Amino acid sequence: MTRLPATVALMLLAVASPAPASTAGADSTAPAPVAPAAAKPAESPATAAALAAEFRRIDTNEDGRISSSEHEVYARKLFDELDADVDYKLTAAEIMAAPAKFFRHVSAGVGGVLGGTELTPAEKIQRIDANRDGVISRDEHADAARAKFQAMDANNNGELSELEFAAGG
Ligand SMILES: [Ca+2]
Ligand SMILES: [Ca+2]
Ligand SMILES: [Ca+2]
Repeated sequence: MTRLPATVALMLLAVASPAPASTAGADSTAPAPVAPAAAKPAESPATAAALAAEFRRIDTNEDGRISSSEHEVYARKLFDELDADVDYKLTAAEIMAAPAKFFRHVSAGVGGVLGGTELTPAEKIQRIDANRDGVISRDEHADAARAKFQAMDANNNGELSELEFAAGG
């Protein structure tokens, strides 16, 4: 009773063994290899249309430039949207409920660099958490948003053009 499944398993193992290189590709019934990279990206890149729409939301006086105060107001609004329990602090859980809303508009560390892909979200949060109490206060968020603004302001004229904003600092 137990021997048949064992035999079947051995046969399956033999079938599943890699074919010799000389016959590779001959077996048209083999399933195509699944590329892991084809899976849904963790954070889909913002489209140009979405960036343009966000730019218009931030540019409240509609002069085609984002001033530092317009950016500050927008960053505070994002903070309030993320702060689900309205305690004026962002926990990691609150941030990870809408990570794009948080990470797109903050920066920290040397030269305002947050570390694109080499840092985990938790490590990025640690960098912004200046007083190391495990949560992001409104002041800590405002500082990180200001650093992001300065990083995006490539020509240092104190405002963001649509191109600077799209480049994302
Ligand atoms: Ca403006
Ligand atoms: Ca909170
Ligand atoms: Ca903190």
